[in-house]
Order: sequence, then C-alpha cells, then structure tokens
Amino acid sequence: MSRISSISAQEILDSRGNPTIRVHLALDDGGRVSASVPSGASTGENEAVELRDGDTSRYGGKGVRKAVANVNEVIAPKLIGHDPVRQAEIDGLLMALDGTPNKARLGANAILGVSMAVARAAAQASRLPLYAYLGGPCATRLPVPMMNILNGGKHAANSVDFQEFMVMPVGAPSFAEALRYGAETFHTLGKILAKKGYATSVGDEGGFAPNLKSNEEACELIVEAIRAAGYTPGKDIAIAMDPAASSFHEGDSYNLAKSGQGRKSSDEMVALYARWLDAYPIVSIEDGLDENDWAGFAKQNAAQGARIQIVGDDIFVTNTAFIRRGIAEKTANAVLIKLNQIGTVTETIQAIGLCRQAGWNYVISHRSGETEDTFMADFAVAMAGGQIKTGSLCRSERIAKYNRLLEIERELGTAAVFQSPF
Ligand code: 2PG
Ligand code: MG
Repeated sequence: MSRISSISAQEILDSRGNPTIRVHLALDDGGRVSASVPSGASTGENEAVELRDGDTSRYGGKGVRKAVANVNEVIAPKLIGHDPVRQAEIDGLLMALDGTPNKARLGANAILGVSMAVARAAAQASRLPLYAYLGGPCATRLPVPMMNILNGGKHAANSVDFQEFMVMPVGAPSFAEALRYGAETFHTLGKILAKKGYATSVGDEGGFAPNLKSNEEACELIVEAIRAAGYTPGKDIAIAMDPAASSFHEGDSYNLAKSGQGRKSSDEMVALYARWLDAYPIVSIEDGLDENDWAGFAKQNAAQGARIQIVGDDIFVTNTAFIRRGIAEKTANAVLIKLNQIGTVTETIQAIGLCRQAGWNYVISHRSGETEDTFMADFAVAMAGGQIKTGSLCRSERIAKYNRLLEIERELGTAAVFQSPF
C-alpha cells in the first residue's frame, strides 16, 4: 500500500492567461504527480464555486492564492497518510472539510485539484494508466470528438451569438482517423474563410471567430468545408452545436444581439432549431435554451429528442440533483460532464452513473480556459461514453487532449473500440 506523504498547491496560468491552481502530490513510495484545474467563461449559475481572491491589485482580482492556501493549510494536513486508492472516501473527506453544498469555503478549484491528483497518484501506485485505473480492464472505447471549429458567444469577439459550432467525425473508423477528418476540415474552413474575406483569427477554444452575417452562415460554411475537404456531410462528419443560450438569455427572451437577428421567445428558438435540423446534418444540440428554461428544454426534447442528442450543460452542472430532476421531467437526453462544475472525481462519476441508469448519453468536456493537463482524455476513455468535447484543431491546451487520446488508442492496439453513438 502507498500513502500520501505530501500535498501542495501553486498558482499557475490557464490558456486565457488567468490564474488557476496546480496541485502536487507525493507518495511515500516515491511517486510524484500533479493535476491542474480548468476554468469556464460561460459558467452555469449553479456550478460549484471557483474560489478567487478578489484582490484587484493582482490579476484583476482573479488570483487563486486563497485556494492555494486552502490546499496547503487545510486539506493537506488531513490527507497525509491516506491511501490514494480510497478515492470516494477521500472525496467525502474533502466535502466534509468544506462543509458547504457548493464548495464555497475551500473552493471547488482547490478541492478538484486535490481530487484529480489523488486519482492520478492511485493510478501510478497501481502501475496502471489513468484510464485503466479509473475504467477497469474493459475501458477500451475511444470517444468520438466534438471539435469546435467555429467560435462565437462569450468565447469570441465576433458577430456570432452561438458559442460553439463543432464537427463530429461520426463515420471515421478510428480515433486517429477522426482527428485527421477534423483537422483537414478545420484547415479547409480556414481557406474558405480567407477566400471570402473573413478573419481567420481564433477564439478561446481555437476555433475560427469570423464576423459572419448570421448564425446560420456558420453551419453553411462548415458544410461547405466538410465537402471541400472530401467528406460527406452527415455520413462522414456531422455537426454538433453548443449555442450556450444562457449567455444571450435576457428577461423572458433570447437576444441574438451579436448577429443583430433580434429577440426570440423560447418557442421561437425551438422552431429555429427545427429548421436547422432540416437544413444541416446536426446530431447534437447543447444548451439550446437557458439554464432556467426547464419547460423550453422539455419542449425541445419532446419535439427533437428522438432525432438528435439534446445535451444539458448549464442546466445540469454535472450535479446529480439537477440531473435527477431532468430525468424525471424528460428535460434532455444527454448531459455535458465537467469535473470542475461539481468539484470531485467521485461526484462526477456519480453523475455519469445516473446518466447510464436513465439510458442517457454523456459527453466528457473541457472548459474554455484550459491547461496542458490531459486528465479528461483518460477520464473519457475510462467512462466509456463514446463522446468528448475538447475544442478545436489548434492551440496546445486543446491538442494535448487529442494527442493523449492518440497515445491511448495506440496503447490499446487491437482492443481499441471506436464507435459513434450516432
Ligand atoms: C461550454 C464550455 C466548454 P465554458 O459551455 O460547454 O466549451 O464553455 O468552459 O466557457 O463554460
Ligand atoms: Mg456548454
């Protein structure tokens, strides 16, 4: 048995240049690991609390020295001597130590950094790759990536209201081929944008961020890019979207202000998606409606859920209480899973357990502010849900996850499974 001999945290920077936390953990067998925590921009209002210092003399108030101190002074002394394979017990201890329902005292960033480091240490002590330690001997399924090649909303300073337009290589025979399909489509899209005189600079997740004439134009250009790259839209490569509608919901309506397309009611948004489903090869829509529009979600799911995947992100915040309500009310048919929305590895796995029980899909997701940590790539294979959302085909904080998945696929060899859920 190995035991935790030290835990310490430090402040590092994420992909947007904002502070986040890295936790270092040592075992008495000489093992050493670290884990870094990502950070969102379009955050759900019920997410676990990301503790920031609020001291405007440093990083505009975004420093995480308090969270670092909570790891070093409050958490570390309690975990020294524990066996890292006891993940659920350790996560329970962390929750009890915090004592709030939303991790507001110690910070979900502090807690998650430790929780992830504990999992990684246990994998190392068990001499297993992280995906095999967390997923067991049958963790052989590589996820189909949702690749965010066109950014808008809060992730880009452009005229597109919807946050993410993603390609999903549903017809690829392997993860490596899926990655190639996506990268070729991304580069082809860049050429098409340049030819049309649009900017080819990128947004927070590495997707292009042009000033398009409308939100629809994003779908049109992506279909054009899929074709020009030599693939068949819908057969080889489909489209997934995350409008992140909470970010443009105002009062009782949806304000498409960035594109100048006016205000829409919840019903009008659902009708707009229905038109898009007929016009474009869309297989998945995430957060098509606001996080508090449970009725709108249920209406969309009733009308479109048999045809496409309806994913709840801000509305469920990886929290079993909200997912349970969603299952009872038929709010959606899938959940976006983000470790830092809930704050421990154990609670994240519990959220996935609920999805499995209900026959719902789940998508393991990054945040718009990421680090070079590839925990979520292993986690996606371990959880075997067959889907991952981790950004575009450029920028190393995104590519690091894809490269890790390439390694896992290679390591699994002939046991690797790649099968689209669509
Ligand atoms: C989302 C995420 C990740 P953020 O809305 O799904 O793409 O964005 O991390 O900003 O919440
Ligand atoms: Mg989202």
